[in-house]
Amino acid sequence: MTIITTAPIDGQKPGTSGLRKKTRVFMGPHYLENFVQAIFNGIGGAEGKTFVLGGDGRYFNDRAAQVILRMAAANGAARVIVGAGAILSTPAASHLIRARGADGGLILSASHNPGGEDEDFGVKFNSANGGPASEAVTEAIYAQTRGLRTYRISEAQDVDLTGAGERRLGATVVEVVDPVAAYADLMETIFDFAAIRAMFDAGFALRFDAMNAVTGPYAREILEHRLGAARGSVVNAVPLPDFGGMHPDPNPTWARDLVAVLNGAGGPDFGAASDGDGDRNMILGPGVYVSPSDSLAVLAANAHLVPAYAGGLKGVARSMPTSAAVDRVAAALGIECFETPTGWKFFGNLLDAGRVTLCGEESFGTGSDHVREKDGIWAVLMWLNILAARGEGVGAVLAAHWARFGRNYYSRHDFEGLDTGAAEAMLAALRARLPDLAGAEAGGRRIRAADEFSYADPVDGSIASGQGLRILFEDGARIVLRLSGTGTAGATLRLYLERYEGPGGDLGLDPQVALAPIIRAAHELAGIGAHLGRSTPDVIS
Ligand code: G16
Repeated sequence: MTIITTAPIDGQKPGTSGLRKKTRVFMGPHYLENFVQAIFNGIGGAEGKTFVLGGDGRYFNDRAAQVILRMAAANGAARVIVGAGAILSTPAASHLIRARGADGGLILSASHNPGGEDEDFGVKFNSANGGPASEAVTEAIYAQTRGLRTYRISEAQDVDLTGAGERRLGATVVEVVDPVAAYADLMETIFDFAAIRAMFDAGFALRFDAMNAVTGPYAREILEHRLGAARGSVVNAVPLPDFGGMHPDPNPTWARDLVAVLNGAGGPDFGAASDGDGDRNMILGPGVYVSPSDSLAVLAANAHLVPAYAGGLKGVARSMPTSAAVDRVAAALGIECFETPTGWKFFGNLLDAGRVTLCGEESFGTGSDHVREKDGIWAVLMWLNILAARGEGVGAVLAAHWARFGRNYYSRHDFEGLDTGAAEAMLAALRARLPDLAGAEAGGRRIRAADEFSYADPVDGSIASGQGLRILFEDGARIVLRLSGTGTAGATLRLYLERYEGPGGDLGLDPQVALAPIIRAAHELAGIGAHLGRSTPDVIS
């Protein structure tokens, strides 16, 4: 074991989900090592502890895993459970942490960000509950990065991670496991596999686009092998270091090939895509795109059809920018509905305390209390189980949902690669005006309230402030603005737009048309064009 002298490196502050930087930054001298040592220090040391380790297979995943193993050994970890090939999807890692009673896990991923030597890399730490480190733990890790003077690393050959089995690195046991098996077994305990299999046997056709990222092996095993979907239903199924040049973000922009297949003649009955590390999902039917906010609401309204949730839901939670569609379902079911800041870490306490069963975010994330992360394949299986139980297609289920609950027209506009100063100045100017906006008119509507969202955790009372600017209209329409916490270059403005149409109203509009007055109001109120020099978003979802 060697103690290496180092110095604090600026900017190792984790964002919405772990530390994400350009891959070359992570490959720079001491960069990864400093952050990993800060994690171990920030959680009170690694001595005698058990960790889970894996990643989404992106460039540098394999090298980083070897460094982390040598550092875990040098810091006295008792055991590290690693996915073979250093591969684990984020939900599979969350499950392993929980199932094996580990003290935490390190997941190597920049999620939906592109991979490659010139793209993005990331490291996130999940705690013993399987979920992303809390704000307090994240702060402790960040504080460590700012005072770090040394790190510990063993000098050793690479550990063979090619197949399952136990190896040793000094006194540390390195247990290599099949990345898929335990997760696939968990899915079998949640869903009615027989009903889904019968649907496939009857000719139901699915296309799952793994986007050359981590879910390929999981989707093949579960959908094709265990459930009998036709061979070849899972496409782009081999995880590649650069994701084959794809941007593994399951939205209509980056998964446009899949959308085209579903919109074309003779396409499959169901389409889905996942992201780099397997926690996001997008759901499609023939000619139908299910917005993530609607997906959460539909899943909540139909969860009783799925064996694991047949007894009902304890409650539901959504991030603040997510549409209020699920709120209406919660009201109908008579269960609690929580509104949290963006970031899955904010659901952890509610899930651990048994206050909620389902959670979701507009950013293509849905999940339940089976793990402590959002879970792309779980969401796909939820939909398949519900379709099998109802004997209906995606379009029919969505139409029935809107006919009962009304429709929350919703869209997110992303403006990427912005000058950070200009984006912050724009939000600062709007923030200053918020107190005066109540009662004003915009886009033909009256503003009821305008504020900056802050959240008091109902379980531990911790406060998260500065979580997005909200402009709330009297008729329930809403504009939200915040800066992304997951980018690695410049700033990304996220503009969230919503309005509600009751069950008797016009439910079949294009959301961009339905939201046009709200979009105009948002541009006027925030002065987007004047501040940013542009008014067309890069990504619309
Ligand atoms: C992460 C978080 C999510 C969050 C999303 C978007 O997702 O886990 O909770 O909603 O980022 O965050 P932002 O709007 O700050 O970019 P992932 O899939 O990137 O881990």
